[in-house]
Amino acid sequence: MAAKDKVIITCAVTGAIHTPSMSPYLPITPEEIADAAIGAAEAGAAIVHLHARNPENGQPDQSPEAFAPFLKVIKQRSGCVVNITTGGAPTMAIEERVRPAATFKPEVASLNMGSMNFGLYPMLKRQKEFKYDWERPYLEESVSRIFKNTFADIEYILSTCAENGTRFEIECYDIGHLYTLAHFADRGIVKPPFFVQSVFGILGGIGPHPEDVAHMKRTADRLFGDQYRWSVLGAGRNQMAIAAQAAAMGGNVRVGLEDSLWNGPGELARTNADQVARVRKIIEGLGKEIATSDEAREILELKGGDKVAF
Ligand code: KMH
Ligand code: ZN
Repeated sequence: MAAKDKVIITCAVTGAIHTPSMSPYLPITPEEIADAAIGAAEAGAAIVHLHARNPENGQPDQSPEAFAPFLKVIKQRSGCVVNITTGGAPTMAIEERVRPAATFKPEVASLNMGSMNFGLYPMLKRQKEFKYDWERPYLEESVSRIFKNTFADIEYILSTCAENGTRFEIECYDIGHLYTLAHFADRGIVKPPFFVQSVFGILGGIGPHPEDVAHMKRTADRLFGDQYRWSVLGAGRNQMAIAAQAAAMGGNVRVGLEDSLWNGPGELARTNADQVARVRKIIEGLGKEIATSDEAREILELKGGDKVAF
């Protein structure tokens, strides 16, 4: 099978959506994040998408110093593609959010394509007790918080990182975000092939219905033709169904505890690698093959793991 027909699995191992009290399996310390990323890569993830947390209390931490310890270990122990978040957390300023990617010049960094409501507060329905003081207000205050990604913010991230040869996981939470990507593509500020990560099921973005997934692909096909590579992530319990639908439609997939803590109804995922193994089974069950990290580099036209600054 040619590399271009293989399915790229991205694993987002910890993120900034879930808080430590929600799952004892959420990676928090640099050792846990490194082990989770390496385990995911061994299970079949070609790309690992990384956030950092304060090891004392699990709070999202976007300082380059918080990323350095696990980036080095992952590079020593795995050949996987490292993707550093520029989303950070919706509480952070854009200058803070871009610093790890600007410092470490990864092969891939995330790029969020629009300002939006980002509702974390419904998780308060099932989570009543918290270990750390920051967790409850973080969720509660999402009712009036904007995840800010203005045109100027997007251009700032592009111009800060693109000179480093970093390419982007372009996070599109709604159809309008595809049009924003088309706008930047028309201006020549972002170059194809675009790695479009369409996000389904975040409160404030497009829903998780199969029609939503189909509409996202139809629109991206119309706007970008063969100039883009499509990937999907489904938040929470929609994770595997959306991955299965998109894989069947020729897409790539993202899993990981950033996007869902679950391994099935009421069962917490114990590792990121478990979710990678489950989605790999689905992909292989469809008669498809997963891409290695080097095949993902070829498909996405990445600069190579030896050209990063960590
Ligand atoms: N948390 C996901 C819904 C980012 O890191 O830039 C999207 C995300 C954002 O991964
Ligand atoms: Zn992320």
